Amino acid sequence: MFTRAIVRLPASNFAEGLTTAGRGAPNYERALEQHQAYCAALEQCGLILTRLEPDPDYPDSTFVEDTAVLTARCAVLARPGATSRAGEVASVRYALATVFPSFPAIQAPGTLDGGDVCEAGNHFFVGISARTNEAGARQLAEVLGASNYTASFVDIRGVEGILHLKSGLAYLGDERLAVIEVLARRFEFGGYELLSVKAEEEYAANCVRVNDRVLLAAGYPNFERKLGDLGYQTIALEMSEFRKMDGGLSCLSLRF
Ligand code: CIR
Repeated sequence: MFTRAIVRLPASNFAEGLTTAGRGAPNYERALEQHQAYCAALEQCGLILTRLEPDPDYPDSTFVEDTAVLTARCAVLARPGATSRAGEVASVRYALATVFPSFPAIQAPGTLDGGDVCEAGNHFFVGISARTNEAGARQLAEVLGASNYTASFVDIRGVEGILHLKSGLAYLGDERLAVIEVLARRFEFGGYELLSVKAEEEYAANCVRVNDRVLLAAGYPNFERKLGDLGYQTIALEMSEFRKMDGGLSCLSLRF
């Protein structure tokens, strides 16, 4: 059960962040509207939001999920793998300190983006990606282990089209994962029920279960129908402007 989330409004130079999407420049006004709707959806799920100030020093800082890993038993400050994002953690450290009495931080040479970390009950899948390296993943696994969580690594460096593990994977509760087709055959997910997301709806795999709802990107009717058929109450959210910056739905918040 989540009770809170941290979000950060996009800064006006949000379009200057990193992207490989090739979908054109995002529209700032529309991004703000979409962000507002996203925050309203989290509130509808019962969460109390901490809204960090927009930070124009870091145009990617609205993707706050990459800066930390928050769990029911512990918190870890991440160490983003993109140099331009490294400084984002300073203000997040400050925000976390008001909630978590103490928490470790990933140390060099480790790098870790929160978008590579998928909580699945008492287990965590950690993606080894262009952003998260093995040293970072190992440090996180150690911290999680000390809180009686288990962790396993999923190397996605050869998987095209996803920036982070969670770009193609989401935990829906009840030992069920939403997963893009190219990841669905991976041995790491054996033992879970897999809800496979077709290639043409791949972006929607990055959905988020928040208490009794599932938030997903709008415009993916087959996946939304599948979720509905399984009994999930869904909230579909426009994500077009964040997608232009390689952002998924989960990365706009840190839920805990
Ligand atoms: C980046 O490249 O770091 C940002 N433009 C997008 C980060 C998206 N984060 C995520 O999906 N967890």
